[in-house]
Amino acid sequence: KFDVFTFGETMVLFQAEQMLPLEYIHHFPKQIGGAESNVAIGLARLGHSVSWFSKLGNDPFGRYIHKYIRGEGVDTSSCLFTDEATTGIFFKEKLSPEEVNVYYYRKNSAASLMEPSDLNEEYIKQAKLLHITGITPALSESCYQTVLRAIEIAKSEKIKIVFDPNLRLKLWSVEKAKQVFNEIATHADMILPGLDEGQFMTGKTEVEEIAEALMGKEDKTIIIKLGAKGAYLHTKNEKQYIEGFPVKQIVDPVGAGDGFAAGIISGILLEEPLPLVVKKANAIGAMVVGVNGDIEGLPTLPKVERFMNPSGDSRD
Ligand code: KDG
Repeated sequence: KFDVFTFGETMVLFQAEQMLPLEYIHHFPKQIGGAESNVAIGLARLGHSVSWFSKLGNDPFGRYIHKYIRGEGVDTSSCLFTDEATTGIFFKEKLSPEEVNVYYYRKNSAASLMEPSDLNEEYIKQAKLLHITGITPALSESCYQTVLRAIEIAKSEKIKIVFDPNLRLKLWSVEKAKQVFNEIATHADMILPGLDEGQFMTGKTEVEEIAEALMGKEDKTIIIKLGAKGAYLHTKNEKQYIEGFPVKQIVDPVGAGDGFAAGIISGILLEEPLPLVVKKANAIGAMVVGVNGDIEGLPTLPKVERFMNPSGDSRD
Protein backbone atom coordinates (compact mmCIF):
# COMPACT_ATOMS: atom_id res chain seq x y z
CA LYS A 1 0.00 0.00 0.00
CA PHE A 2 2.83 2.44 0.75
CA ASP A 3 5.99 3.18 -1.16
CA VAL A 4 7.84 4.07 2.01
CA PHE A 5 7.51 3.60 5.77
CA THR A 6 9.50 5.82 8.11
CA PHE A 7 9.31 6.66 11.79
CA GLY A 8 10.94 8.89 14.37
CA GLU A 9 10.52 11.97 16.46
CA THR A 10 9.14 15.19 15.09
CA MET A 11 9.21 18.23 17.32
CA VAL A 12 7.68 21.64 17.23
CA LEU A 13 10.37 23.93 15.93
CA PHE A 14 10.68 27.51 17.16
CA GLN A 15 12.82 29.27 14.68
CA ALA A 16 14.54 32.55 15.54
CA GLU A 17 13.58 35.21 13.02
CA GLN A 18 16.73 37.28 13.39
CA MET A 19 20.40 36.41 13.20
CA LEU A 20 21.11 36.81 16.90
CA PRO A 21 21.99 34.57 19.84
CA LEU A 22 18.83 32.93 21.12
CA GLU A 23 18.74 34.90 24.36
CA TYR A 24 18.08 38.08 22.39
CA ILE A 25 15.25 36.67 20.30
CA HIS A 26 11.70 37.71 21.24
CA HIS A 27 9.60 36.10 18.55
CA PHE A 28 9.69 32.48 17.48
CA PRO A 29 7.45 31.48 14.61
CA LYS A 30 6.21 27.95 15.13
CA GLN A 31 7.00 25.17 12.64
CA ILE A 32 7.74 21.48 12.79
CA GLY A 33 11.00 19.62 12.29
CA GLY A 34 12.04 16.00 12.37
CA ALA A 35 14.39 14.27 9.98
CA GLU A 36 12.05 11.38 9.17
CA SER A 37 8.95 13.50 8.68
CA ASN A 38 11.02 15.89 6.56
CA VAL A 39 11.84 12.94 4.30
CA ALA A 40 8.21 11.77 4.35
CA ILE A 41 6.96 15.22 3.36
CA GLY A 42 9.65 15.47 0.68
CA LEU A 43 8.53 12.14 -0.77
CA ALA A 44 4.86 13.09 -0.65
CA ARG A 45 5.63 16.29 -2.58
CA LEU A 46 7.46 14.19 -5.16
CA GLY A 47 4.30 12.13 -5.59
CA HIS A 48 4.97 9.02 -3.49
CA SER A 49 2.80 7.36 -0.86
CA VAL A 50 4.47 7.46 2.55
CA SER A 51 3.52 6.37 6.00
CA TRP A 52 5.13 8.03 9.02
CA PHE A 53 4.86 6.72 12.55
CA SER A 54 5.60 8.36 15.87
CA LYS A 55 4.44 8.57 19.44
CA LEU A 56 3.15 12.05 20.11
CA GLY A 57 2.15 13.77 23.31
CA ASN A 58 -1.60 14.04 23.79
CA ASP A 59 -1.18 17.81 23.84
CA PRO A 60 -1.62 20.78 21.48
CA PHE A 61 1.87 20.39 19.99
CA GLY A 62 1.34 16.69 19.35
CA ARG A 63 -1.92 17.47 17.59
CA TYR A 64 -0.30 20.28 15.62
CA ILE A 65 2.46 17.98 14.35
CA HIS A 66 -0.01 15.24 13.50
CA LYS A 67 -2.29 17.58 11.55
CA TYR A 68 0.59 19.26 9.79
CA ILE A 69 2.17 16.04 8.52
CA ARG A 70 -1.18 14.58 7.55
CA GLY A 71 -1.96 17.84 5.77
CA GLU A 72 1.13 17.32 3.64
CA GLY A 73 -0.37 14.10 2.33
CA VAL A 74 1.61 11.69 4.51
CA ASP A 75 -0.22 8.77 6.11
CA THR A 76 -0.17 9.16 9.89
CA SER A 77 -2.79 6.58 10.76
CA SER A 78 -0.47 4.35 12.80
CA CYS A 79 0.66 7.24 15.06
CA LEU A 80 0.03 6.91 18.78
CA PHE A 81 -0.76 9.61 21.34
CA THR A 82 0.32 9.28 24.96
CA ASP A 83 -0.52 11.06 28.21
CA GLU A 84 2.68 9.82 29.81
CA ALA A 85 4.95 12.48 28.32
CA THR A 86 4.82 15.68 26.30
CA THR A 87 5.76 16.34 22.69
CA GLY A 88 9.36 17.42 22.22
CA ILE A 89 10.25 20.91 21.03
CA PHE A 90 13.41 22.58 19.77
CA PHE A 91 14.74 26.02 18.95
CA LYS A 92 16.87 27.02 16.01
CA GLU A 93 19.41 29.80 16.42
CA LYS A 94 21.03 31.37 13.40
CA LEU A 95 24.30 33.27 13.86
CA SER A 96 25.18 33.42 10.16
CA PRO A 97 23.64 31.71 7.13
CA GLU A 98 26.01 28.76 7.59
CA GLU A 99 26.06 28.72 11.39
CA VAL A 100 22.85 27.31 12.72
CA ASN A 101 22.55 25.80 16.19
CA VAL A 102 19.73 23.74 17.60
CA TYR A 103 18.61 23.54 21.22
CA TYR A 104 16.56 20.48 22.07
CA TYR A 105 13.86 20.17 24.73
CA ARG A 106 13.10 16.54 24.05
CA LYS A 107 14.55 14.44 26.87
CA ASN A 108 11.94 11.89 27.99
CA SER A 109 9.58 13.20 25.32
CA ALA A 110 6.58 11.24 24.08
CA ALA A 111 8.56 9.96 21.09
CA SER A 112 11.35 8.68 23.33
CA LEU A 113 8.76 6.27 24.79
CA MET A 114 8.35 4.46 21.46
CA GLU A 115 8.80 0.73 21.89
CA PRO A 116 8.90 -2.25 19.53
CA SER A 117 5.31 -3.30 20.19
CA ASP A 118 4.12 0.18 19.09
CA LEU A 119 5.09 -0.57 15.50
CA ASN A 120 2.28 -1.63 13.24
CA GLU A 121 3.94 -4.53 11.43
CA GLU A 122 1.43 -4.53 8.59
CA TYR A 123 2.35 -0.95 7.69
CA ILE A 124 6.00 -1.88 7.36
CA LYS A 125 5.24 -5.07 5.48
CA GLN A 126 3.17 -3.17 2.93
CA ALA A 127 5.97 -0.75 2.10
CA LYS A 128 8.54 -1.11 -0.66
CA LEU A 129 11.18 0.59 1.40
CA LEU A 130 11.97 1.32 5.04
CA HIS A 131 13.73 4.60 5.88
CA ILE A 132 15.67 4.78 9.13
CA THR A 133 17.76 7.54 10.63
CA GLY A 134 20.39 7.40 13.32
CA ILE A 135 18.41 9.91 15.39
CA THR A 136 15.74 7.44 16.51
CA PRO A 137 18.07 4.92 18.22
CA ALA A 138 19.67 7.86 20.06
CA LEU A 139 16.42 8.85 21.78
CA SER A 140 16.20 6.00 24.30
CA GLU A 141 16.91 2.31 24.73
CA SER A 142 13.32 1.45 23.78
CA CYS A 143 13.62 3.58 20.63
CA TYR A 144 16.81 1.74 19.75
CA GLN A 145 14.99 -1.57 20.21
CA THR A 146 12.15 -0.24 18.04
CA VAL A 147 14.60 0.47 15.24
CA LEU A 148 16.01 -3.05 15.49
CA ARG A 149 12.50 -4.49 15.40
CA ALA A 150 11.58 -2.44 12.31
CA ILE A 151 14.72 -3.72 10.59
CA GLU A 152 13.81 -7.29 11.51
CA ILE A 153 10.29 -6.89 10.08
CA ALA A 154 11.61 -5.33 6.87
CA LYS A 155 14.22 -8.04 6.43
CA SER A 156 11.66 -10.79 6.90
CA GLU A 157 9.79 -9.38 3.88
CA LYS A 158 12.90 -8.45 1.86
CA ILE A 159 11.97 -4.78 2.07
CA LYS A 160 14.87 -2.51 1.21
CA ILE A 161 16.33 -0.50 4.08
CA VAL A 162 17.74 3.00 3.59
CA PHE A 163 19.87 4.28 6.46
CA ASP A 164 20.71 7.95 6.91
CA PRO A 165 23.04 8.25 9.93
CA ASN A 166 22.09 11.82 10.91
CA LEU A 167 24.65 12.01 13.69
CA ARG A 168 23.38 14.13 16.62
CA LEU A 169 26.01 14.13 19.34
CA LYS A 170 23.79 16.20 21.60
CA LEU A 171 21.75 13.03 22.04
CA TRP A 172 24.28 10.33 22.84
CA SER A 173 27.92 9.39 23.28
CA VAL A 174 30.45 8.96 20.50
CA GLU A 175 31.04 5.33 21.44
CA LYS A 176 27.40 4.31 21.47
CA ALA A 177 26.62 6.21 18.27
CA LYS A 178 29.51 4.58 16.43
CA GLN A 179 28.55 1.10 17.57
CA VAL A 180 24.85 1.49 16.71
CA PHE A 181 25.50 3.17 13.35
CA ASN A 182 27.75 0.34 12.27
CA GLU A 183 25.25 -2.20 13.50
CA ILE A 184 22.41 -0.63 11.49
CA ALA A 185 24.69 -0.16 8.49
CA THR A 186 25.29 -3.89 8.25
CA HIS A 187 21.54 -4.41 7.77
CA ALA A 188 21.00 -1.52 5.36
CA ASP A 189 20.83 -1.86 1.58
CA MET A 190 21.60 1.79 1.11
CA ILE A 191 23.62 4.14 3.36
CA LEU A 192 23.59 7.92 2.97
CA PRO A 193 26.22 9.47 5.24
CA GLY A 194 27.68 12.92 5.06
CA LEU A 195 31.49 12.94 4.73
CA ASP A 196 31.93 13.61 8.46
CA GLU A 197 29.51 10.81 9.34
CA GLY A 198 31.34 8.42 7.03
CA GLN A 199 34.61 9.35 8.71
CA PHE A 200 33.00 8.93 12.09
CA MET A 201 31.68 5.47 11.27
CA THR A 202 34.75 4.03 9.56
CA GLY A 203 37.72 5.94 10.96
CA LYS A 204 38.86 6.54 7.35
CA THR A 205 39.46 9.98 5.90
CA GLU A 206 39.21 9.56 2.11
CA VAL A 207 35.83 9.39 0.41
CA GLU A 208 36.57 6.25 -1.57
CA GLU A 209 38.03 4.43 1.43
CA ILE A 210 34.97 5.30 3.49
CA ALA A 211 32.68 3.93 0.81
CA GLU A 212 34.71 0.70 0.57
CA ALA A 213 34.61 0.28 4.34
CA LEU A 214 30.85 0.87 4.57
CA MET A 215 30.20 -1.50 1.72
CA GLY A 216 32.10 -4.36 3.37
CA LYS A 217 31.68 -7.63 1.54
CA GLU A 218 28.05 -7.09 0.73
CA ASP A 219 26.27 -5.58 -2.20
CA LYS A 220 25.14 -2.20 -0.94
CA THR A 221 24.63 1.24 -2.39
CA ILE A 222 26.71 3.84 -0.59
CA ILE A 223 26.16 7.50 -1.35
CA ILE A 224 28.37 9.96 0.50
CA LYS A 225 27.13 13.55 0.66
CA LEU A 226 29.84 16.12 -0.03
CA GLY A 227 27.93 19.37 0.45
CA ALA A 228 28.43 21.90 -2.35
CA LYS A 229 30.65 19.40 -4.18
CA GLY A 230 27.76 16.99 -4.67
CA ALA A 231 28.00 13.33 -3.74
CA TYR A 232 29.99 10.15 -4.31
CA LEU A 233 28.15 7.08 -5.54
CA HIS A 234 29.61 3.66 -4.78
CA THR A 235 28.11 0.32 -5.76
CA LYS A 236 29.63 -2.91 -7.02
CA ASN A 237 29.57 -1.61 -10.58
CA GLU A 238 29.53 2.15 -10.25
CA LYS A 239 32.02 4.40 -8.53
CA GLN A 240 31.66 8.04 -9.39
CA TYR A 241 31.42 11.60 -8.14
CA ILE A 242 28.22 13.40 -9.09
CA GLU A 243 28.54 17.15 -9.14
CA GLY A 244 26.34 19.39 -7.01
CA PHE A 245 24.32 22.40 -8.10
CA PRO A 246 25.42 25.93 -7.35
CA VAL A 247 23.46 27.58 -4.55
CA LYS A 248 22.86 31.32 -5.00
CA GLN A 249 22.56 31.98 -1.32
CA ILE A 250 22.58 29.65 1.66
CA VAL A 251 19.61 30.62 3.80
CA ASP A 252 19.28 27.57 6.06
CA PRO A 253 21.37 24.40 5.65
CA VAL A 254 19.27 22.31 8.07
CA GLY A 255 17.07 19.79 6.29
CA ALA A 256 19.22 19.57 3.14
CA GLY A 257 20.23 16.00 3.97
CA ASP A 258 16.59 15.03 4.38
CA GLY A 259 15.73 16.56 1.01
CA PHE A 260 18.66 14.63 -0.44
CA ALA A 261 17.35 11.38 1.07
CA ALA A 262 13.87 12.05 -0.32
CA GLY A 263 15.42 12.56 -3.78
CA ILE A 264 17.38 9.31 -3.55
CA ILE A 265 14.40 7.28 -2.37
CA SER A 266 12.17 8.80 -5.04
CA GLY A 267 14.64 7.97 -7.81
CA ILE A 268 15.03 4.42 -6.52
CA LEU A 269 11.25 3.96 -6.49
CA LEU A 270 11.08 5.27 -10.05
CA GLU A 271 13.89 2.86 -11.00
CA GLU A 272 15.95 5.62 -12.52
CA PRO A 273 19.66 5.06 -13.24
CA LEU A 274 21.67 5.68 -10.07
CA PRO A 275 23.78 8.62 -11.35
CA LEU A 276 20.56 10.43 -12.26
CA VAL A 277 19.04 9.55 -8.89
CA VAL A 278 22.01 11.15 -7.13
CA LYS A 279 21.88 14.18 -9.41
CA LYS A 280 18.24 14.75 -8.51
CA ALA A 281 19.04 14.35 -4.82
CA ASN A 282 21.83 16.93 -5.17
CA ALA A 283 19.35 19.28 -6.82
CA ILE A 284 16.83 18.92 -3.99
CA GLY A 285 19.55 19.45 -1.37
CA ALA A 286 20.56 22.67 -3.13
CA MET A 287 16.94 23.82 -3.30
CA VAL A 288 16.34 23.19 0.41
CA VAL A 289 19.35 25.21 1.62
CA GLY A 290 18.03 28.24 -0.24
CA VAL A 291 14.86 28.38 1.87
CA ASN A 292 14.28 29.01 5.59
CA GLY A 293 12.94 26.00 7.50
CA ASP A 294 13.39 22.25 7.20
CA ILE A 295 10.47 21.50 4.90
CA GLU A 296 9.49 24.74 3.21
CA GLY A 297 12.03 24.28 0.41
CA LEU A 298 11.12 20.68 -0.44
CA PRO A 299 10.04 20.73 -4.08
CA THR A 300 7.48 18.99 -6.23
CA LEU A 301 8.75 16.90 -9.15
CA PRO A 302 8.15 19.58 -11.83
CA LYS A 303 10.04 22.09 -9.68
CA VAL A 304 13.11 19.85 -9.34
CA GLU A 305 13.06 19.14 -13.05
CA ARG A 306 12.93 22.86 -13.78
CA PHE A 307 15.78 23.47 -11.34
CA MET A 308 17.86 20.79 -13.07
CA ASN A 309 17.04 22.05 -16.57
CA PRO A 310 16.39 25.77 -16.23
CA SER A 311 16.26 26.34 -19.99
CA GLY A 312 13.63 23.63 -20.51
CA ASP A 313 9.87 23.85 -20.65
CA SER A 314 8.74 26.21 -17.90
CA ARG A 315 5.18 24.97 -17.40
CA ASP A 316 4.21 23.45 -14.04
O1 KDG B 1 17.59 16.93 9.59
C1 KDG B 1 16.89 17.99 10.19
C2 KDG B 1 16.64 17.63 11.62
O2 KDG B 1 17.84 17.72 12.30
C3 KDG B 1 15.69 18.52 12.33
O3 KDG B 1 14.48 18.61 11.66
C4 KDG B 1 15.45 18.10 13.74
O4 KDG B 1 15.02 15.77 13.63
C5 KDG B 1 15.67 16.68 14.06
C6 KDG B 1 16.77 16.37 14.97
O5 KDG B 1 16.62 15.42 15.72
O6 KDG B 1 17.79 17.02 14.93
